Amino acid sequence: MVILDKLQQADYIQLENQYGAHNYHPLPVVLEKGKGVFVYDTDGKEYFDFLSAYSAVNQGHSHPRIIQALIIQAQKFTLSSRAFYNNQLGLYEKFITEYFGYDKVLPMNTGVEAVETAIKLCRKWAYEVKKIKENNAKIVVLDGNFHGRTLAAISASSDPSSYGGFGPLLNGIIRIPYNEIDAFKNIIKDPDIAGFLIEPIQGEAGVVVPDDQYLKECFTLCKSNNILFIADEVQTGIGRTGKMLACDYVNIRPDILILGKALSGGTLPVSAVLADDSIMLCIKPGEHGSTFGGNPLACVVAKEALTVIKDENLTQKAFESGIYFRQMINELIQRYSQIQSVRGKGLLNAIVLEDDRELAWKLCIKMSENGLLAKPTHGHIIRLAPPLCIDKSQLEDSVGIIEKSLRSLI
Ligand code: IF1
Repeated sequence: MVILDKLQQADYIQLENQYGAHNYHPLPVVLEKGKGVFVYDTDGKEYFDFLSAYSAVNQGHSHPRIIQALIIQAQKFTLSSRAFYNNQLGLYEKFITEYFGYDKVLPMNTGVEAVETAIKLCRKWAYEVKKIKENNAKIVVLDGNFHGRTLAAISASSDPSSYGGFGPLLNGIIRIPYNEIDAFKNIIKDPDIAGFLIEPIQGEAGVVVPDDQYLKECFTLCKSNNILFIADEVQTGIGRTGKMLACDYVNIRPDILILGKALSGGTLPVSAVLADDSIMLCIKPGEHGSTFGGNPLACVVAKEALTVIKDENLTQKAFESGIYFRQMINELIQRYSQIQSVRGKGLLNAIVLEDDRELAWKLCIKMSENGLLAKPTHGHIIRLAPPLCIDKSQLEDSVGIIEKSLRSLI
């Protein structure tokens, strides 16, 4: 009798090392299942998921309603391309534009594609409406940004590990410091500025929350200078920060809104760019698109994913859980000098550790041994962003794991 050995976690890791490009440095855990706030490794060990696939699974892993919608539609029709109409796209477009309050949507797949789309849309608008001289349009971006991995997105980046070695980069991008209104004021009179691209909270930079006043003043400056305010809410949007959009905290309605990640609840790459007609209609047939953008499967899934956010009150939950979570972490800060601070809104949070690269990585390893997954960003910062459906006692258990793990290291 031949007994086939089950692969061990080390074997899966070895396979990825040998056959996959080395563009990531994952924690040594191999996951095979997810349910709600939990993920499970190949040995069946359960973990609280405090990354939520970088905020793509706000609704929780394998949400039954989203999976059901996906299965039913997948059995019927998955892809038409945009060469033809399909019977789901229009319904989805009506739904999402009403949901976020815009005239039109342009559907794409990944977050960075939506960022690219927004930049192209802004440039088109600059030439057709603002009448900037051809090829002169500029987009203002901010130090510490993360907008994805394409050439346009890395051309905006201030992080050498993002853009280094990938030149030549794109022209027409001006980068200024984040959360410093004077830096924007100093360049605002340049008539070639078409758009201002901002994450209302910077994710990759380590959950950097700007002053409320800053966002408002940027918006006002944009309005008075005929510059499009473009919000990258790929990570902050869809309830994550305790409001539907992070911009809602300051009552700003972006001219162009970029969404991704949780738009599908983590089941498919689904992204979207929203804008009003005066902007969106600057792109004409044949000028932009995508094979998969607006496919019927994505449309059905996105509609269900957004409906779940409202039906389960996940935005308000994130708001309240966030306050409780930061309160519990602040209590830890009183007792452990290794944690310097906690910051964030809703359930997009980060703890800043004392400036010791080793500690953040070691703590994440220890937390994973104790049943909680999170990832360091920028060395000494750990992002903590569970699915929004996490309940109070689960949140308390999680903080217990964080404390236990820290205690074992000091
Ligand atoms: C990776 C970070 C998160 C984003 C914003 C666009 C995109 C992202 C604000 C692009 C993507 C990801 C991608 C992920 C790491 C990650 C990330 F740590 F780098 F900053 F989430 F916090 N705009 N963010 O955050 O979306 O094309 O990936 O769908 O592994 O690169 P995408």
